[in-house]
Amino acid sequence: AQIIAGVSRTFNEYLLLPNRTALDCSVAAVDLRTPLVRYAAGQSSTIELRTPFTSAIMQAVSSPELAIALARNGGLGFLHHNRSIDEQVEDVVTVKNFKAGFVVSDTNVRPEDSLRRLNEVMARTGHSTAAVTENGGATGRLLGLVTSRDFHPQRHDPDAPVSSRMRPITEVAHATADVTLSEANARLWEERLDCLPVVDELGRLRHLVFRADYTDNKRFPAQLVDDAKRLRVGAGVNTHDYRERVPALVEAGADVLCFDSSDGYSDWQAEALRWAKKHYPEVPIGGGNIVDGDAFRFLAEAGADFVKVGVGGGAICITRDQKGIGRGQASAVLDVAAARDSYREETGEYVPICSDGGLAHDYHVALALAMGADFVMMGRYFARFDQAPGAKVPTREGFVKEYWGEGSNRARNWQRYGQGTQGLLFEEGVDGFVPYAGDLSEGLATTIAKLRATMVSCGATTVPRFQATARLTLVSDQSLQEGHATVTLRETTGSPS
Ligand code: MZP
Repeated sequence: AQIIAGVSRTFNEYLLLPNRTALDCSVAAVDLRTPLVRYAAGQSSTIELRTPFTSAIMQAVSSPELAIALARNGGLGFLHHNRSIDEQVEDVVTVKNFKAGFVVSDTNVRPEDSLRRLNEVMARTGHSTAAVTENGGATGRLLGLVTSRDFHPQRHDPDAPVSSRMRPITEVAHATADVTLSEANARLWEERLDCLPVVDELGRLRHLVFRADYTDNKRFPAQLVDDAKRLRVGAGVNTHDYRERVPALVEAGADVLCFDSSDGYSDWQAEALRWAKKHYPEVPIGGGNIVDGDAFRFLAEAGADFVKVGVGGGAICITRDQKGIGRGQASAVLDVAAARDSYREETGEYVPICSDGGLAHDYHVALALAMGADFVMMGRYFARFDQAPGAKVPTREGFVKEYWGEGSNRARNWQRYGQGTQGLLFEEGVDGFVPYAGDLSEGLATTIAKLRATMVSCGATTVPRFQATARLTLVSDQSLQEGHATVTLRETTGSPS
């Protein structure tokens, strides 16, 4: 056996040193855009994430609802492949059919129209939310907002008049006057309905812009809703049925695919990547998971458009206990990032890398990027939100959400785990709970705020600059202790008595 140089290290063993922060390096100036897929020197990636987050290819994580919410926040969901091709295709179609934002006049719905008619119009235009105005046009008195939730056929009588099902606009704006919006009203819309009204020069409502369209925090970015954009979505595939699954997902409109394996350093994956690149050269496809530079090069040469890094570090993972396989995530990312940079120097091709799994704290995202990851993939983190598929369960300490590994008996994703049989001979993942964390948009906003603040402390306003200039230090157990609060904390709940 060969013992490779260096110790296997985890994120917890590192801290970032502050760099000099220039006057123009502010939180508002931070641009989190990052490449998702391979590109040639001098060009840019055909898919850029606006925020460097992707959701794990897992049953307990990547539902269409979560993929929609994440895409609306500038990231990307990867729908899992541990089910029939038809079921996965259906989820891709659900995300692709979702349209964030709409143009009021397009809907042309009148209050006396029935929900059935509204349903037809929305299905035709692909919109998920409509505004209903008094005269059915863009400028009439706004009577209410109807979202697809509000007219779900199983919950509502499709022949009921629209007006009886509308959310009263008095909640958020004037119900009586023409739709003339003040700044104050605009703020209310943003807070309560998660959307920004776009008004014309006379102050009349033209569009509602939903969060997906303003993740860069510019107010009233009307230019982003002139065409009705569709959200991007990714899909996991495996090395067993890819000849059928890949064509079906491409046909359904998946924007990017990823071979999902607990050990991607295999001839099966290389062969599958070559097949996909030969038959669908225009569809970006990632590979993984791997933990070292040699394996990165192996998959990059087989055609992977990005490579996922991480074996054994996931919150639900017991692969290291069961098989003795894996590597500390920090060492793995550092090694693979160096290989990615050498590969770029030799070939002129930049192949982004993703740090997947084991991000236990928000600041670990910053560490992963600083160490060279272009984006991260998270399971535990997203499983905590409303949009994740796991059940929300009450406990004495508060709510928790179910979260289970793909290698657990519950998921039995044998396509991900090469145990030499169709089925799992032993578990590589556990089935448990994570603390419930509410709505994805709110939780992610906090994580993003922390990431921006960290980058500013490190003097960087872009991800590439952060990667190039970050300085990291290894920490001793004692210096870790020093970082924690050492006072007795004031009670934050309960009465003073
Ligand atoms: P985490 O974000 O929950 O720490 O880790 C999520 C990652 O763990 C997934 O993206 C996947 O690579 C990996 N995973 C999923 N299931 C298992 C398992 O059952 C696992 N062992 O390790």
